[in-house]
Amino acid sequence: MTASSNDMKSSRRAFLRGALAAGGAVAGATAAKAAGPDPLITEVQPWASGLGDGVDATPYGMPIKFESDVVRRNVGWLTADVISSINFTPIHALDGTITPQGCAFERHHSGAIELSKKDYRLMINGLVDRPLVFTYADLERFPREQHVYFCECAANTGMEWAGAQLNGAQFTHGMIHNMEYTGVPLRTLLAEAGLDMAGDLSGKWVYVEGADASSNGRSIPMEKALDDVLVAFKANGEALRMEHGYPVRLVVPGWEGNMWVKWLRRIEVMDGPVESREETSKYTDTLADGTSRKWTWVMDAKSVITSPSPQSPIHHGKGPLVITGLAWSGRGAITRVDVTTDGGKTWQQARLAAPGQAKALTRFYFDHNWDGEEMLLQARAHDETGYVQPTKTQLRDIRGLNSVYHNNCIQTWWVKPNGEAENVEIS
Ligand SMILES: Nc1nc2c(c(=O)[nH]1)N[C@H]1C(S)=C(S)[C@@H](COP(=O)(O)O)O[C@H]1N2
Ligand SMILES: [Mo]
Repeated sequence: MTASSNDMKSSRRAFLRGALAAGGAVAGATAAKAAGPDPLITEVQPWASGLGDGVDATPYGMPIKFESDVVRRNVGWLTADVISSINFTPIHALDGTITPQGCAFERHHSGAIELSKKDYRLMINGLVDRPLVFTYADLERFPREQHVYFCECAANTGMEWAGAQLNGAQFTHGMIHNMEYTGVPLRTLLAEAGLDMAGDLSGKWVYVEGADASSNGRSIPMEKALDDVLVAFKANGEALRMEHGYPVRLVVPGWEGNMWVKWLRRIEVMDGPVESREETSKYTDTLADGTSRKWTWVMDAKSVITSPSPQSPIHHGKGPLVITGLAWSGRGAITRVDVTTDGGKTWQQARLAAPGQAKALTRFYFDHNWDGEEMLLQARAHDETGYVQPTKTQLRDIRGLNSVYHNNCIQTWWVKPNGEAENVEIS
């Protein structure tokens, strides 16, 4: 992988330099004027001269066939097999902020399991006065909340550390989804189990695990567990899909996706972290000096232009062009997104579709008058803590080149005069 990614990187760089030297002379295609009357306007079409489907045709609807390319995709060579693997959300083809469950990325360590509500049990044990086992029906009787949050795998953008590699926003940034969850605050269930809320909880942790073979156990400090963690059973209004943890998953807002335990089976209150596989040999960041940083839970502010992008090229000539993308921060709300079309020489403020919501995706638009010349497109997110998304160089200066996880650097798309776009790295 290293050799081929390096080769790819150097050839892309050479290509980019060549193109810049040539001055990007080709103008964008302009829409041809229709030669005669447009039959779509003047003729009665089949869909207007017969009947459509009845309301009994589709008890549960799927997207129309013309949208059949808006699907999850995986990258075969990334993992050894599809059971312990990842696929990616087609963010290049979506708009708005809510990710439909049917195309939201999946990450499993031992496959997606089928667990019924009837067979579902959640145990809370350890340092509590009243260890309890909840059924699904029990969970439904506690007061609920609903919130929209993003879930980003710490490995999102992980292949891009060494250089521009995967050619598409789906692959570089698609290990993310954003859903409206309904569930019970974890603190409510911990109180039910007799956790002494008035007592000294400093140094206390919860260890959470799933019912799948991998169990994906993670330690979460008590402060977070009592803050905004949800034991969720609905997403975007309906039951969680099997692949997202049906019937119950943990939602850990703003923190790395690995902690969002699916098929949640047990929560143990402990007086320290377990230091499980998923929080030691995996999901830690190796720094420039070869040591590993312990615990990187919060997902820092990040953004990506979803269109135009390599899988979403421009299909029209110069003139009005909608540039759009997503921004998010695990520390709070997105307050501002900047866009550059010249590789960071000049920046302009994008328009947020709605005010940023804490720990949720924010959609931005940049309404551009394209001159038909090549562009080096980038977006840069700011969050409410004042944090500004770093360049790849800034991130490498601190993190070195040995990292995989937690890459939130600014992404560059090289858009060519013919409207095609390519993943490149500029310095
Ligand atoms: N039980 C269990 N929970 C799990 C996992 C798993 O393999 N088993 N994968 C984790 C990882 S690494 C991520 S990024 C998220 C992905 O959630 P999703 O599949 O809904 O996208 O779930 C986490 N929770
Ligand atoms: Mo993950």
